[in-house]
Amino acid sequence: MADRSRWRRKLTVVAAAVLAVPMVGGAGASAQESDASLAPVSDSLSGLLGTLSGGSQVTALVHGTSLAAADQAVSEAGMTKIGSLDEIGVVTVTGTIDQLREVREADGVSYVENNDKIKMFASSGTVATRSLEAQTTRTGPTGDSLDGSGTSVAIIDTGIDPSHPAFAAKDGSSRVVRNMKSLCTSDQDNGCIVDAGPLDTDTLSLGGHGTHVAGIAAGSPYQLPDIDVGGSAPGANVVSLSTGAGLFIMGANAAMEWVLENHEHPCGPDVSVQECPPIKVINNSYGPSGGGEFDPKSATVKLQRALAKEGVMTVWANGNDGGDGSKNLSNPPGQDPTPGIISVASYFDEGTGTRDGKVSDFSSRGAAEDPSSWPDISAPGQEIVSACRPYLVICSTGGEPHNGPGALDVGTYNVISGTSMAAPQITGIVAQLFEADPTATPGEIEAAIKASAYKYTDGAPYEQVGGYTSSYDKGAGLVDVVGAVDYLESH
Ligand SMILES: [Ca+2]
Ligand SMILES: [Ca+2]
Repeated sequence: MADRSRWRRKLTVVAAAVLAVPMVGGAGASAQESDASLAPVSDSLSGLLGTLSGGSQVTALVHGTSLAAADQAVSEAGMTKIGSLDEIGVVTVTGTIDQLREVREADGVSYVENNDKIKMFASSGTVATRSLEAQTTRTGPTGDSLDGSGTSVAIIDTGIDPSHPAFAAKDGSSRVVRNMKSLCTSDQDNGCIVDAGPLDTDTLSLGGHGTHVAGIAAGSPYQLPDIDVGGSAPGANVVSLSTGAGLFIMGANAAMEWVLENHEHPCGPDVSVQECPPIKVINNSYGPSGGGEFDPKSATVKLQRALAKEGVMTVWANGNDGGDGSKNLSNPPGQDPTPGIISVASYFDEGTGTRDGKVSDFSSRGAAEDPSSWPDISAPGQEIVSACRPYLVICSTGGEPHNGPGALDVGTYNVISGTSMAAPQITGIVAQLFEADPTATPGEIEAAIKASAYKYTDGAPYEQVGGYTSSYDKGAGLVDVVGAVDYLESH
């Protein structure tokens, strides 16, 4: 049996430090503006002026030749001042379009900007992985978009809030088709998985972890007021398996065994696969702290090998123990060489969607001298925005709450970091790839992911390992979903 305190530690995620940076904003005067007597405006404000009536309210940044000049113009136009940047003579104001025109006529006003929305320094990771691009530009053999539909993803974790908007289908129903809970105790090692129905199972001491992870794999896309959210497979269904109150390996193994026995019909033999698709992939964002040697005799490894044989892939977080390649800190079962078992390192897209970012400091490294201990692939796991609830422990400590999509949805999304967040990117991507090639084997899906990886250069050098180049910190590179789809179509 795993030591309970060690088990708990690994499920702890690395806290996110979050900064806001402006990502949008007009620069320079509008080309459309021809009235030379008016102060120029930013491109985004020019767009608003073309669409809003004179009485519409706007919030704007008025640049003066001095602070006093800006103040005077604003005051004379009757606009309401809500703040100022004294050092550069800029005042922030609200008022009508007509009042704004009066301000622009004033002598002391040099430029006016719209109060643009900014994007926060976080991302859902689906731009860097090209999952979003595959969702919107690629289709499977049925002509349907590659959003993971036709697959259920199993999430073995702390549980899930099935009523969270991240799991709402287009018709409003929940895409969480099964919500199971492990009630294993020390004298019971199987048969302890029970149905929790529509209950929120994600309320334990680490509550929020499972909901966040599931949102990364399969969250619905929304444009929130300040950030875009959504998972890799927003068309997939979710089978949640909560490890229950005790975070023992036994509970997780019982969950894996349940998947082994029920993956073809997770809602029972009488429920159609359209309503409740087969499970093709399991996400595992947990493990013992400190990594360790691969144990082919463990129950976990026996179960995942049996699953691979039946066409179900197993995805592991590679761990949050950092390291420098001097020893093996990778999560043990993820080191299984069996095709179709993938261990995921964390990549940091720096909140921008870039593919030339960094391997996260916290991401566990394998031993440089032993390629069998290296992670398979990298996916975004640092400062990832996904589903949360403010009353869940992890979400209440998250760095950056976001509201929406509904007007009453407060703190529904938050930013958390860890390889726990990297693994479910791949889990959702596996669902996308099975939709692209429904006859692919787990080994073929893993090969496509590794062979098409984007070779970002941060960290350790890539070395030839088998048919790929790989590295002890980031594996074969950053997953590239469009590349993987192309690979499957050409092999
Ligand atoms: Ca689809
Ligand atoms: Ca592997």
